Amino acid sequence: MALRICPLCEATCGLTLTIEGTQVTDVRGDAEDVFSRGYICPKGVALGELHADPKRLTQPLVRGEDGSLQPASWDEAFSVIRDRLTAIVGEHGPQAVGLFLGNPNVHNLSGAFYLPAFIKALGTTQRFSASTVDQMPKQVACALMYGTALSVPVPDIDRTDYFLMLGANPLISNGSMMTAANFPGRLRALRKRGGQLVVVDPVRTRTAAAADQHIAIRPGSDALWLASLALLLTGEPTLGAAEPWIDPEEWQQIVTRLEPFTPEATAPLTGIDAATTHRIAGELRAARSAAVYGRMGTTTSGFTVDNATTPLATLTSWLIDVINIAIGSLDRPGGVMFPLPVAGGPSTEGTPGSGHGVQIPGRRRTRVRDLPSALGEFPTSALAEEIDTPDPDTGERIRAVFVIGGNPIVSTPNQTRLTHAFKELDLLVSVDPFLTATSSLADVVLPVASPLTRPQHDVVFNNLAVRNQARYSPAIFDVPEGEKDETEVLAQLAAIAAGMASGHEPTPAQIDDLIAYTVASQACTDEASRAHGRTPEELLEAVSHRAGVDRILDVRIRSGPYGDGFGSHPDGLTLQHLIDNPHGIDLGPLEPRLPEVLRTRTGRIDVAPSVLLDALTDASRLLSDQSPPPRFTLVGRRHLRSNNSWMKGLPTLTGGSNTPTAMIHPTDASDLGINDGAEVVVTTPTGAITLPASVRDDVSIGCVCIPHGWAEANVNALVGVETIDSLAGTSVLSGIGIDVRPA
Ligand SMILES: Nc1nc2c(c(=O)[nH]1)N[C@H]1C(S)=C(S)[C@@H](COP(=O)(O)OP(=O)(O)OC[C@H]3O[C@@H](n4cnc5c(=O)[nH]c(N)nc54)[C@H](O)[C@@H]3O)O[C@H]1N2
Ligand SMILES: Nc1nc2c(c(=O)[nH]1)N[C@H]1C(S)=C(S)[C@@H](COP(=O)(O)OP(=O)(O)OC[C@H]3O[C@@H](n4cnc5c(=O)[nH]c(N)nc54)[C@H](O)[C@@H]3O)O[C@H]1N2
Ligand code: SF4
Ligand SMILES: [Mo]
Repeated sequence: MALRICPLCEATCGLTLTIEGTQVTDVRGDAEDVFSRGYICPKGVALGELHADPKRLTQPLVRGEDGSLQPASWDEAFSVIRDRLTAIVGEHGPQAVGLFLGNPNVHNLSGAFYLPAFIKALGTTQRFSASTVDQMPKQVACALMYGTALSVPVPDIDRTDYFLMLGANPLISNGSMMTAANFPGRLRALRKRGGQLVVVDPVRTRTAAAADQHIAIRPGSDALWLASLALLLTGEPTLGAAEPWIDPEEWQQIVTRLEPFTPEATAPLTGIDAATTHRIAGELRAARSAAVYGRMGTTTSGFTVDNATTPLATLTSWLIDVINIAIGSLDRPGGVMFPLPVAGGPSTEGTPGSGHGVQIPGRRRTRVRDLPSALGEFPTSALAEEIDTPDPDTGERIRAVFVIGGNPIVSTPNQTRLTHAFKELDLLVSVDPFLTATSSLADVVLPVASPLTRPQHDVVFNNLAVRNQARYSPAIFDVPEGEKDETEVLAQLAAIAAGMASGHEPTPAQIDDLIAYTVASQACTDEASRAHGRTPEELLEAVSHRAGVDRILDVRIRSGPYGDGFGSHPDGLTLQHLIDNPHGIDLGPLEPRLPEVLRTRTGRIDVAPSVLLDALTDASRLLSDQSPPPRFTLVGRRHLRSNNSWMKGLPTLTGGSNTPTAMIHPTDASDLGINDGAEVVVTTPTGAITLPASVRDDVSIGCVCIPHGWAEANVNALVGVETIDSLAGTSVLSGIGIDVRPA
């Protein structure tokens, strides 16, 4: 038997694994886990199958002379990388190297602690990630308002009386930007105490069907509807805990800019009548406590008229927070609150109450389209052009790409163009345990060992957890002979990059020491840290019995907001406390954190950033155009037994309803003359895919709902790279016009 925090999604459930030899024979929810209380979903059940998957690579692959990928030794694989990288950087400089960081990195201590060292050693700013096909707009809006990219207030779902949810389906996804293990249980509890769930979604999803109210909205129009709600709520706001930290003049600017967005003016564009908008505003105001929350449908959707799509994602994300503030829900039990992560995070570092804030749009620009960076990265939709479009004068372009834990060929827009671009690279390295649509294009594939061979603690997601808690699981199995843990792979890559820069390549162990020293130094100089004023040597001596990610994690926990401060807070926590409490340590419900949580330059909530006021005014121009939506509009979905583009072949997750289909309303199906199961061709100017229709009245008339993550019927073959939310660099994946015909 072994206990294990599931690394597969943001819910971070505690699981109980039955172990026989090197195999996992059973996986269940850990009933004693302080956070998840026995919950498990089908992906968690498949963790043992993932561990044993014969398709998981156990040795590196290198592209041979004949063009095919061949098994190679680690030394050979790293030599190829070292030689080619040195040549490319020697001739073209570090900006010829790009990085794409995928989703698993944030579920993994190696990614959190070791990737920064690799990126720094490479010296490139050509950084791309899955964030710009995901949550970046929410992070940008919150960073502008509160000061850091992880200062995101999360719904206090265990205490709220009224939960207004837009563009999210947590009964399937298990929640995102809201770490809430056992979402179904928490939802049942909400209903049992008389609370209400209201879901705004163009599709009657499982969550919408379970809600007290489902409001169908035209895709991409959430910002317009939220602006109407905000208009009704900001005039005489409650503000509550936020009031002392808000400049009344800034608030008034929001009120003024909202004027055009009357419920009557937005109704024809959102499909939500004015009476409903007034009613929801009244319910939000009247509720004892209320939380407004938005997810994928609000951060990756666009509003389409006459095939011109307007991205409104950062505006949408901001308006959600404006409404929460207007109804007095920010930083209040039952509203939206800031978690306090046990290992610390951006919102616990620096000077409590003020900081450097962020600059949006970012300082850097992409070379080809002159798009701004956001929070240190470029839009992923710009990656292909940065490779395939050399500078006409200098020939400059990205020539080498490291894809780490990502599958951008499937997960990012314009599959065809990115595929061609990747084939033009001088070096493509994929750090991935599987052969995927992306890694199969690589020159070198570096596989990492099973997730059960590494420790697990959610250093990222505790910044977003709906309850403060501290949980850790040690590695269950040793790394098998010949395989490598992700930490070793990333440390070796960092060593190669550092060697290129300095002419003398450090060992991975030296990289490891350097990372630990850097983290310890930060803990000593950081004013908010419980180790403030100590020396890094002292801290490292105290954790010298630990190695790898554990050593770094221990420093973070001991210097963090609950830590023992290496003696200054003798009752505080160390990693050992987490090890000794394998079902976790409950640190209680979320507590108010204003004003300490703020890291803005002003030391206030920057409630009305000028870029967002301008975005609001820009959006008001949409009100005068009453053109109808496209004949068909694309919306996305996730399946319960899926995990983005991977885990597809595992027995538990295969078959049944878990296949890509185009969900279409019966009225539209009959117009097209198609029956349930008939093949349809879905086309956009970017591409076409063929897949079976599934005729269901769950989807609004005119909407066609297609899941992402399937390499064959890849919805991202349809999505173009042109439409990007400019503040957050985030692609529009939903709400675009499509053409649908019988195959
Ligand atoms: N159209 C459309 N596109 C979307 C979305 C959508 O809703 N619609 N959703 C977007 C979202 S929210 C996300 S997060 C992105 C995901 O985008 P990506 O991160 O690019 O895609 P994943 O499918 O999560 O791919 C993860 C890859 O990491 C590998 N992997 C698994 N475990 C590990 C590990 O421990 N270490 C390493 N190094 N690799 C590992 C897997 O084999 C897989 O190839 O996709 C986005 N794309
Ligand atoms: N089983 C499973 N779980 C997962 C994943 C998975 O692949 N499979 N992926 C994980 C990842 S990486 C993430 S980021 C999370 C995402 O978690 P969620 O955001 O909760 O999941 P989605 O299914 O993407 O939900 C988005 C919803 O937005 C709706 N929508 C689309 N366009 C619009 C719009 O314009 N307005 C509104 N209001 N709604 C719209 C869609 O119909 C859909 O119901 O899920 C995570 N959990
Ligand atoms: S909900 Fe997420 S964390 Fe929980 S078992 Fe499923 S995949 Fe794992
Ligand atoms: Mo995601």
